[in-house]
Amino acid sequence: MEKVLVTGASGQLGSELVAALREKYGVMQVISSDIKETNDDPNFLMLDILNKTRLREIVVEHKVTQVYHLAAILSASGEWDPKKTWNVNLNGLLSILNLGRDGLINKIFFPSTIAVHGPHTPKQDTPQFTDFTPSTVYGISKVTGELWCNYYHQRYGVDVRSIRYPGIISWKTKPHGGTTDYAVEIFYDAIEKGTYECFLKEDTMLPMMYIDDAINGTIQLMDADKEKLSLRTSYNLAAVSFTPKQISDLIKQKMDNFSISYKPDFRQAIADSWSQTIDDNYARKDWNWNPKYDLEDIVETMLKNLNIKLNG
Ligand code: AKB
Repeated sequence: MEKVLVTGASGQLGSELVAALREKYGVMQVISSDIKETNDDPNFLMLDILNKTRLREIVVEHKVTQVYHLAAILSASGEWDPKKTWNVNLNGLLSILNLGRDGLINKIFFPSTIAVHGPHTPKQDTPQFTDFTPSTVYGISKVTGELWCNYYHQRYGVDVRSIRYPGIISWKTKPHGGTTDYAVEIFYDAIEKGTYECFLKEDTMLPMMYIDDAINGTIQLMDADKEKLSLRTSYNLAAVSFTPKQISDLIKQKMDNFSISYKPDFRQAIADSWSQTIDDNYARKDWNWNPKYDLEDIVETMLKNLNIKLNG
């Protein structure tokens, strides 16, 4: 019987991953944890990922078998405090990997990101193996994290699996501190204000993915036969790529009065350093990755669900 611990569980990805894992394993088999208290979760534990002793205690006490380690500081917020970002993103991961090395847990999931790419990486169809010279501390921490995952797998046999997520679009929990966050904010502002001021230029193309695809892909990778996995750094994963103008044009088709303006800030340089489209052949070949949502599906699903959430 699996017992799963999810760190960073209150975040955009965590909140929906916990729900999906609970459908699969049962509510009491999946412990959600985060640095902040939450009161509406029957199986929640407060955990600062830098507290190694508490982490180990939880794993031993609850006989945890798998950890989905989502706790991290993202690309834009990371730039405000590089040292803290490095500490949280890297030392948190090392504590989890050590639990795998010591035989306390059987499987680990580590989320990586398109932020591992940098200004010298080819922007179109970015290959699995390419230049990794990111310009953000978040990107640096994630490339290093990938290398540690690979090292722990090769040296200690730790079963650690990872995906390089693009920007994730969802309506249940808002993202915080990322460069791709505009692609969620735009829907909130369209519904609440009828207008959106975008912090990226209109022609900034970035890879994105709807949350259901991200969750399904994650669980698919974690369920995959380990003999089929040829990569223990992190898998490139693609779904859609679009610009602020393209998504706003589709929103306008559904909301006549919607308008958008552009006021690029420091996040523009981050976005400019990332890939635009991704080659995810390894994921397709090794574990049959196949996303379902295109941009039109995303716009329709987001507007429908957010309208209900915000307007009842
Ligand atoms: C961010 O924008 O920082 C994240 C990411 C692409 O990893 N959404």
